[in-house]
Amino acid sequence: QAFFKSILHTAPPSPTKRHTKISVIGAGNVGMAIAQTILTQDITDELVLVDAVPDKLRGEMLDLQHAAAFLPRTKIRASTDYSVTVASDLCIVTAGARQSEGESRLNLLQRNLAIFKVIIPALARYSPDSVLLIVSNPVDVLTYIAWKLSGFPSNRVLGSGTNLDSSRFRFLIADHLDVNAQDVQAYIVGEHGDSSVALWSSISIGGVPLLSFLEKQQIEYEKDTLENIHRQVVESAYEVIRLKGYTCWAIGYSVASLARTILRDQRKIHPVTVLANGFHGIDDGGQVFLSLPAQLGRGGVLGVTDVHLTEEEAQRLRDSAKAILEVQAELGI
Ligand code: 6V0
Repeated sequence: QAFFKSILHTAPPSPTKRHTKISVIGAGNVGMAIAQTILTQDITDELVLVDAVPDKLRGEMLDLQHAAAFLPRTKIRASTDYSVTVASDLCIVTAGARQSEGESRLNLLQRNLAIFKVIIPALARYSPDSVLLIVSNPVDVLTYIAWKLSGFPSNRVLGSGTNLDSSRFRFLIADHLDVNAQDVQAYIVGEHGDSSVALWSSISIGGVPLLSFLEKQQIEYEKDTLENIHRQVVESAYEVIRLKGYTCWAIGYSVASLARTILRDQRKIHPVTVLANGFHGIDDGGQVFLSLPAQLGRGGVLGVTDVHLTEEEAQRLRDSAKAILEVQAELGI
């Protein structure tokens, strides 16, 4: 014991490193998958969980804390009281009502709006300099709502958007071509889910544009196969939900990758939900959030890349924007 004591006492103080803190709101399937991926990847010094159900929340906190011996050192706290989130660098919102059978999307959205009216002002009050990352669905409209309710500048409010759709897309392309998904550069933009837009013209594999890659590997170009891949991306969430009841692992990794880029100021480009006005002809009818490839870092959204879209792709993006604006008008927000 004396030996350890002496080491501790003579060890020089550790260099002052900025303490980092992430709060995850909603300790359900998605919130917990995000929390566990963040912990295993050593992204933050402190991780806070908030939920409305105290017993489940405490159970989840203890279960994670009991893994401390196998994880990078991270302080884990949990409370139903938002004061626990004070001075967070990043607040990730996954809380949401579950869709009841036969319930319309608009009705679900109204219930989530009521939940956000409690959560977002509290987060903004306790962490006025934080970045807000919205995951709850429908993510595009809820990111707009979070922006409005927080009063934050638009660069500090984003949604996980099509970061997940794009990773599903990269997996399916990689699987089809028998290459590594990390070598596939491919984006899906627009609305997260049904009306998302696949950017075929900008896909590359190891820096080689897709069409030349297919030619070089003597793989026949089949438009139908490629379109089928996009269809599978759109259907994949429904398929997983049908099979296991919810999705969690891929969204966990997807959001942890965003958290790493933001907190570690990686300046990587991710397709995420951002204020889309002024891009690709989206400029009238009101403010709208949609996914576009954006550079992220410590300040949140650092910029949006002016990715090339064909006229058809741009029109589909504008149609999504219009549909989202109609929902926002129906909500009266
Ligand atoms: P879940 O397992 O029902 O978890 C939701 C959690 O929110 C529960 O633990 C609730 O107790 C909690 N909650 C509800 N109301 C409040 C409140 N007022 N304050 C605090 N906590 C509250 O759902 P799951 O985790 O499966 O999904 C969460 C959300 O993520 C849903 O809206 C999904 O649709 C959405 N997803 C978004 C994805 C994306 O790509 N953007 C992907 C997957 C799921």
